[in-house]
Amino acid sequence: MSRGRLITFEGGEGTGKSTQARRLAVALRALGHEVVETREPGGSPGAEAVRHVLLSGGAEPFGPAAEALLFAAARSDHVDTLIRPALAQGRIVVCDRFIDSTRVYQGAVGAVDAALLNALEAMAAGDCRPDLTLVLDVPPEIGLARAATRGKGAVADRFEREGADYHAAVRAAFLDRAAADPGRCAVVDASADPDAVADAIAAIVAARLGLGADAAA
Ligand code: Z5A
Repeated sequence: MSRGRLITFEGGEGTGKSTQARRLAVALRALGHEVVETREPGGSPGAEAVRHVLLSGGAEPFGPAAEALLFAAARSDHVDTLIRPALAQGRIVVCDRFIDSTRVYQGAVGAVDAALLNALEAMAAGDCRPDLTLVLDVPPEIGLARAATRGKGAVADRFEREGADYHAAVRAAFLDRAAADPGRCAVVDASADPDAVADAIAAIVAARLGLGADAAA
């Protein structure tokens, strides 16, 4: 059986990753593809337990390197129990955040040593590489305003509590990663309305991976 495809969504807070990952999965299913939707941190029972520790801020006092270890532990379980089996069955996996988030939040912004991140990525993801990474880009003030409208009354998580400089650095680091790997990554202007962003993403997925209407017919 041929290997499926791994499509990841990356970007800062409130850029619309969850919204667009969902919409892409629905669109691909409508074309007849088998799609698995998932997210990081989390996506498997073991990884979802680690997600709670990370987003509550429980690991923050131990520093960015310790957080990187926990993100990697969660990813290892997620890849082994969900992503790799789905790809082996020929499915399309749509994942909300993956390896680039670690490189941005723990690496570029958290200043965790690249050698440690290389080793953790090799352990957790191995040869499980995204076929396409959609980097959703909006100015941080727009993303944070959007995030604030979702789940009114909810307590901000460990990353949402960071300041404006932090979120600007996150945005710049995602754009740097996309520029360094243009064959895998595509930057999407996500400041437009959700329908326009979904159309742009569908066109990229069709052009880069051949997963448009013609391919599924
Ligand atoms: N993290 C890490 O440090 N290292 C790692 O290795 C990994 C993750 C994997 C996960 O938080 C945190 O973990 C993340 C990085 C860190 N923290 N940050 N920041 P999360 O999963 O809870 O949060 P998130 O990934 O940032 O997702 P989000 O805040 O929910 O944003 P989103 O998925 O990009 O956006 P959304 O939920 O689709 O949309 C947000 C709101 O905007 C919602 O009300 C939508 O209806 C609205 N929306 C969406 N699109 C639009 C458009 N186009 N126009 C207007 N409004 C829109």
